[in-house]
Amino acid sequence: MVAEFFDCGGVLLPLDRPHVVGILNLTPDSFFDGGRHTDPARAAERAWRMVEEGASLVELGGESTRPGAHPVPLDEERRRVLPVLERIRDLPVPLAVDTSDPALMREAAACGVRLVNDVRALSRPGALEAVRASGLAVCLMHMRGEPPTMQDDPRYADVVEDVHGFLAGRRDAALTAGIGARSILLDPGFGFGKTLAHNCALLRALGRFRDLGCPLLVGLSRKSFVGALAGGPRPVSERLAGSLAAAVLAYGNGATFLRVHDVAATRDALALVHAIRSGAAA
Ligand code: PT1
Repeated sequence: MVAEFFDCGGVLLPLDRPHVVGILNLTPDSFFDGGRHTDPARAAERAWRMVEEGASLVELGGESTRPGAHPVPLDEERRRVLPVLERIRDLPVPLAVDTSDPALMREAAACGVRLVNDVRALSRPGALEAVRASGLAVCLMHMRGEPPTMQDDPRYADVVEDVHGFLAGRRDAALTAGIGARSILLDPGFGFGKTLAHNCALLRALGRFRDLGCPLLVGLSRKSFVGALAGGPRPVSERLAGSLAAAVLAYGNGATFLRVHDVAATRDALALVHAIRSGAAA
């Protein structure tokens, strides 16, 4: 059973409706909006805009982890993230930071961040303890390999069962470390060491992850497999319709948190589905 609320570092988010997580990339090289928000003042403006557009959370990231991306030195990641954090401490929705670095997790928590999104599922030494000691919530994601090479012929015996087993193990590691069961999100990691067929299998089988007892977060927004399926290979700028369809499908299959670039459009698409499914619109 999934709890009624997600405890996002002290802010309770109801789980009976979808939540949009707005992505704020502070990298010069992100696949969609790289370089657009490297100026802290403009990044802060974008964060406020995403709240107006209906984001339940705003996530900052200083390291690109798309396929082929190379790691960023910690100092550079800190230089990108911390000045923006200082400016948006008073944002009326919880802040998340996308990082695998335990030192940055602690610094971000001290600046008011409530959730750590870690594509490496708190595997770095000290990461579990940094999250526990700071009272942060966490999103644990599955990745096969590391970004520079993860798309080089990824193989699984059974992708759904492999990812399920991995997430169960990382959830247990988080619980053992003392992180609260109601503060953990799980994410199959679309596009992280996965072929088109793997991504499709996971999206179809999201219901399989229900028994893990944690809400699901998914990141599908403008990824290449969306472009490949929605009308043929499409450039990133032409993947909005496919991304909305993918978000709606993922929500229908059990995801609660949708990590997206296009906050207003995704909110509207999900609001329609939620209104009809819940009977709220009579
Ligand atoms: C994600 C995610 C993330 N995605 C979480 N964090 C990215 N929790 C960064 C492509 O194939 O899904 N969940 N942080 C961005 N990663 C990618 C991966 C971007 C693949 C693009 C692709 O185009």
